[in-house]
Amino acid sequence: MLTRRRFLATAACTMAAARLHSQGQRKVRIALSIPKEATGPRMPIDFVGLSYEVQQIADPTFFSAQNSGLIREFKALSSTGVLRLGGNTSEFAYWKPKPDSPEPEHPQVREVVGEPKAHYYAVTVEAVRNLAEFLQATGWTCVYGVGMGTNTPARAAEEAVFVSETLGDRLQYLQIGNEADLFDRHLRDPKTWSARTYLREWLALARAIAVRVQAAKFGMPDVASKVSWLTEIADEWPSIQAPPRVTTLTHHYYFGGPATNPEVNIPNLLKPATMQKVQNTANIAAAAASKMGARVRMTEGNTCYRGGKPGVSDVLAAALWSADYSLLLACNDYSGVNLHGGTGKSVANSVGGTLPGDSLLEEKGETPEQIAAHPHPFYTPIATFGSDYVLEPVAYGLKFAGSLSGGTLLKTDFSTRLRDTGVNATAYAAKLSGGQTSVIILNKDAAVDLEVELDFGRDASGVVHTETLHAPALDSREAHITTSTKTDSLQQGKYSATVPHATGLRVTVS
Ligand code: BDP
Repeated sequence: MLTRRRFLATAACTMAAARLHSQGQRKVRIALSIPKEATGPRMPIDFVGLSYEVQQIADPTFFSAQNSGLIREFKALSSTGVLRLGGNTSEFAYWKPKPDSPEPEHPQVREVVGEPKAHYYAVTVEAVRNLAEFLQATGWTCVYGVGMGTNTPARAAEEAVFVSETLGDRLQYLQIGNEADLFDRHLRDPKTWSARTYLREWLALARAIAVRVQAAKFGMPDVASKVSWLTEIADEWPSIQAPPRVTTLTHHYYFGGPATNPEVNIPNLLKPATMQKVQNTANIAAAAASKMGARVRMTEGNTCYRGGKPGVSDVLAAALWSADYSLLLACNDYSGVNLHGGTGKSVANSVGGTLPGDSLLEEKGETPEQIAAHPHPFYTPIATFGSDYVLEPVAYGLKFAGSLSGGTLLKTDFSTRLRDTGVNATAYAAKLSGGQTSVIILNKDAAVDLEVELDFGRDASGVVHTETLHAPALDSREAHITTSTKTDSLQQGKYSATVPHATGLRVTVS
């Protein structure tokens, strides 16, 4: 309910905003009172995650203890992240338990645009052992994807036994199948494929695994976009006898796509309506999960499907998007977010062999050398340039949001109030595990600066530390997190700061 006081405050802010606009100052002022009690969800310490194609491990040296450059970037992103393996290519992997194990017979599948070609590859014992060492070296855990589209219960169980034994407690849970809600395109009969037929197949595979791996835990259904499947599954669940243990309901999210779609642009990515849709999905997913006593995780997503869009996926705007998106899901009690990426080759294979973003660049007249200077895929959080690994803007946004991990979120109406002022900004607050209070304000606006007065309460005192997420402009091919060397203290419980347009600010009071 809007109390009279809040109404007046909001009205005053709106008027202040209007006044400043008319004077051409492009600045909005707002006062935000930080609640004392942390009554929102806890943001898990392992909230931050990345997603890679299973095909990435066809090269066993990639996720290995020897790949020190990649280990460094994983650790720079998070010391306790979650690596999810899956993607379209996971449906074309086959488990190869011994060097001389023969390749199994594969079923017939259809070749369609945007889906992988039926190029099968082996997942080997060596690749899984190296993965275990990589996880050990990074401090990360794993959500491991076993294929469904072309797999058999016996082979799935064989693979799951080895993966569970080898990854040990670094394995959070297994997933079976990637985006089964799209199997009607190339892997199943569209006339009969549904959440029900999926669930029947899933149970056959999960049960075969659970017989061999007693402690097996699962995440499912890992849908591309049909979150209604989560509802259908949750409704069906009580009728399943002795169901396998599902700890997490999972779905994916891409803002839009492919790169050639003109609607995939910075203003659309950052506009409030985009986040409203995210909220609507979260409502459906959270309701289904609570019916099943599970959590929700967004296990694969990014700005633009089929490999991302240059100028949108690889710029500061993507950082502000990922920070906002991640924190919104954290407020909805998600256990985490896995942004998709990897090498250009693995992601290109996952979408049929080429990235539409490359054709865009060719049309613009870029030379092969210029094209190679872009990250591939364009949305990848960690780019590979030769033997170098580089943290990309979208990863900086995730890292910025991840700085609240382990904390308990405060319930606020900040984002609504900010939206009411007409500036495109959101804000989140948390009580951190060490007792500090931290507020993140994301000014996604291309032009309007924000002046915020944060009120921590009359009796509050303490040292104020700030960090900014920034780059020269929304479309800059860079993002930085800068910790201010200067500390401040609260003045009568308050702290004021300017959050320039296209900037994130984190204020921590300790
Ligand atoms: C998802 C797939 C993944 C792709 C990604 C994309 O699971 O394999 O790489 O889309 O289109 O649907 O970029």
